[in-house]
Amino acid sequence: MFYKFNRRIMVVMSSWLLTAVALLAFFALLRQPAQAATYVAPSHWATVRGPLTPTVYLPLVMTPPETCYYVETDDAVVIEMESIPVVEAWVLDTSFPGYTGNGYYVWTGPQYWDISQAGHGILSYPISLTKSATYRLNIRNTHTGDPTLSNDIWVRLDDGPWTKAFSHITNQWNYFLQFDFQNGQPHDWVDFPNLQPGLHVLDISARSSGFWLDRLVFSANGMGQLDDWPESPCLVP
Ligand SMILES: [Ca+2]
Ligand SMILES: [Ca+2]
Repeated sequence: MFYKFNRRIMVVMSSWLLTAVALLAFFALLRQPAQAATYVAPSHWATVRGPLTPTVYLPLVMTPPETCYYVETDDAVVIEMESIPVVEAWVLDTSFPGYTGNGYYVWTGPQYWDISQAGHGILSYPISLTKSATYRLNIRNTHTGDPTLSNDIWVRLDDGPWTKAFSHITNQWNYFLQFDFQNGQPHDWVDFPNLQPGLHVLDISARSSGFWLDRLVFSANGMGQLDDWPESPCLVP
């Protein structure tokens, strides 16, 4: 009898104990601070900047500390092409009306049609993403004359491979931009899958002269075709 009673008490007590331990573990988990999103630094930043938090101070800062990144807001990064300085033979133009911001950029240098020539006149747009998604690049653009001439650029993200991107719509501002993989593959939207939150750099380099680039929209879910979106804030990380 005593043995049975004792055993019952032990069973009840051990179930209380288990419940107490489970509750303690539960509340301990609740008290954990929210984990910051893992930041995967692009390879070329690894030697220059550390993760966003904690700040890592290195003796040699190769990037000017005032460099700001255009921050994704409501799933999109919007940047006027002319918000960063021209390099090489890019020129700010305002002669074709209807542009947004202060004008648009046009490449006035030579043609760089072969992929071995990609990388001339690199315009680098620093971008800070807050959510993980597939992002689509649309560029408000146009050109005149032959639809297949003066209509393309080279594009890369985070020092990845250059890929030709083109539009074919003349004499009117439009957001059409597609990859031309140039090896028999069908054209496709300029999508970058599975991008992670953090800092990225979108590079545009010259391919054909006379292509007019007004503003870029880099958006999750491919929503970037609205003129009235304001330019994204550019913040120093
Ligand atoms: Ca072309
Ligand atoms: Ca513009």
